[in-house]
Amino acid sequence: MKERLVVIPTYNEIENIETIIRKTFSLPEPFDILIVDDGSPDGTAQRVRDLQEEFPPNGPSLRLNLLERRGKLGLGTAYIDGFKWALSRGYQFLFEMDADFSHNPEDLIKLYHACADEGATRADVAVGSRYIKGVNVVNWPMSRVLMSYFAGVYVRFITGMSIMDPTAGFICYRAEVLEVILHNPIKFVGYAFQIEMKFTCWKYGFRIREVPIIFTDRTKGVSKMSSKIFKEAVFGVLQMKISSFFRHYIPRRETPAKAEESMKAF
Ligand SMILES: Nc1nc2c(ncn2[C@@H]2O[C@H](COP(=O)(O)OP(=O)(O)O)[C@@H](O)[C@H]2O)c(=O)[nH]1
Ligand SMILES: [Mg+2]
Repeated sequence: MKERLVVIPTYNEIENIETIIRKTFSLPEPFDILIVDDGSPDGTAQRVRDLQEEFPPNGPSLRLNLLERRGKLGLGTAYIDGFKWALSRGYQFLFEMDADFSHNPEDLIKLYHACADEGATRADVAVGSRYIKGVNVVNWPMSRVLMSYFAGVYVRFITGMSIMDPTAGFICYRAEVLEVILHNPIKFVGYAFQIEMKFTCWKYGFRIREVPIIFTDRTKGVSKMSSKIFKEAVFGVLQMKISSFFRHYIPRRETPAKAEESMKAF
């Protein structure tokens, strides 16, 4: 059954790719993987193709899939392409996860259960959050921790959405959420992409639940974060808020205000 799919975008992750795939496939619960590679010059995609012999994409489970794009087109569109790929194949739970072990694959299980287990607290979107139980960031320079934390303060102030870690990129979405929010184009590419996805879910009234995780800076390979991505986030949030006044969101669950109450309850 095609139930859970982890989308992992990669650009020059040759030092991490094999270990992140093996770690994910060794979890006690089954997750399929889709790598979305943007023509990494270091041969990341070739390593994935080699591993597909061990984990065939058409196997009964632990399927390793590869989507190759022609050049560095950005994290946001890599996820969008990955999600569209997954929805057309019937996956029910779609995950965002980085390739560099900043996100611990073991936490995929917590994120999944937050969205899958029946009950009043079931979420539509589960966000692996660094800031709901103190500050759980390991090995980032203080400047980057502060920037990330205050990005959250800024986003909450501008948007009115009470999420503590709006730039988080370790997420589980129920498929029906993505069916709705990908109906209109998502504009942004970097951190602003992460904010825009959560904002759109919130505007539609989907239940967002933050699940505590520990984020650890990569020990291998290099970050692709740039000042362009930072600027996009600062101005993008304002632009996103303003354009939301002119857009009509037909609530899919409940009003945003109510969704926020349920979010606070966690
Ligand atoms: N496909 C694709 N993946 C990307 C791109 N930029 C970054 N990534 C991947 O996105 C994830 C997060 O990027 P990273 O550089 O670690 O950002 P940071 O954690 O914010 O420093 C990693 O798996 C990267 O390889 C891109 O343009 N295209
Ligand atoms: Mg990283």
